Amino acid sequence: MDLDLSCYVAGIKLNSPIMNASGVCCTTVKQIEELDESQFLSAIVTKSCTMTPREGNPKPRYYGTSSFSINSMGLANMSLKYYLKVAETFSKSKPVFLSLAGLSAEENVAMVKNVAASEQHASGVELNLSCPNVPNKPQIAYDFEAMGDILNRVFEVDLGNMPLGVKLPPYFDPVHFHQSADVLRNYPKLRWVTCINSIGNGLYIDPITEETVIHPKKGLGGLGGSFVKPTALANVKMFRELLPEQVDIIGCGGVLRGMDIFEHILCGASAVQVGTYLQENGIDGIPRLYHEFKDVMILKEYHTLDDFRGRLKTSPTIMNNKNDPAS
Ligand code: RRO
Repeated sequence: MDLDLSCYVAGIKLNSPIMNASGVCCTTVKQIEELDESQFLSAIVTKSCTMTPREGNPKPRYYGTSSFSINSMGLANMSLKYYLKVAETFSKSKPVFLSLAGLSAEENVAMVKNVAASEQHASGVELNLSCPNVPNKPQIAYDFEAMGDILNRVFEVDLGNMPLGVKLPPYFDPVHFHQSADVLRNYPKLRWVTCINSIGNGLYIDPITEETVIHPKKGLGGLGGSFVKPTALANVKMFRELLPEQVDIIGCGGVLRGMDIFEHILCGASAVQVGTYLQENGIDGIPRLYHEFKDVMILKEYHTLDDFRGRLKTSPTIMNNKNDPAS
């Protein structure tokens, strides 16, 4: 059976739907070299950056297990200049998406201008409007006016043909899905949204030591892993419904198995990003993910991602649901 796992994001053809989530294994050139070498990762997303390097929050600032993670890295990064150089080096072998996370609207605009004025080796810009971990900096995309203000100014910059997408935080209330989509629909040049960033400001504690497992922000940090998947899928599905077709959705959240990739695409994702699983297993874990996903497609007799993308059924196919406590 002919199997085609390729997909498109912002018109860019990717030979597999799997890429890293920004922040994971993508801060230094050494880490990015490993992402580059994996034939199953179709693109590289760089660590969210600021104009100048940042050390980030004090350690311990990451804690993870095979199924879950909490982090408060605090936007530790090597600077935009560094990642522009990364794009120049690695775009020869695969698309590189630059993640930008300025600490103000002005910094975001200045960075986008810098990217526009660069030699434009990057394949696209992912504007991170959802970092939960910088002390005293709210997550921009929870403030719809601030989000609109930044996007107005960013889309005034002429990026030529370079596509721009945004990374969104998880939303939980239907009103917020609509309010966010109402803002995003104002920008015809928006090419994708990535749903979701980590679920901000969770708290994980070690009951034996009676201590928080990470230390910045009194132990509060962004959650990732299996239990964020239902939230991620809801966001993928809602934004797929609410945004125009030319805006792709990149699913991110709880991708630990091949079936998770399948579920994200079923909800409408064009591709997926992998965070906790990649952090915990390293690049060596990626082939398993790819092959499991391929096996799901074979089992279900799908040939391409288009065969099932966005085809989630939401009306009952089974009338007597034994899981319904009232039936
Ligand atoms: O660096 C971080 O603490 C961080 C960022 Br910028 C982000 O967007 N999401 C996250 O979970 N951590």
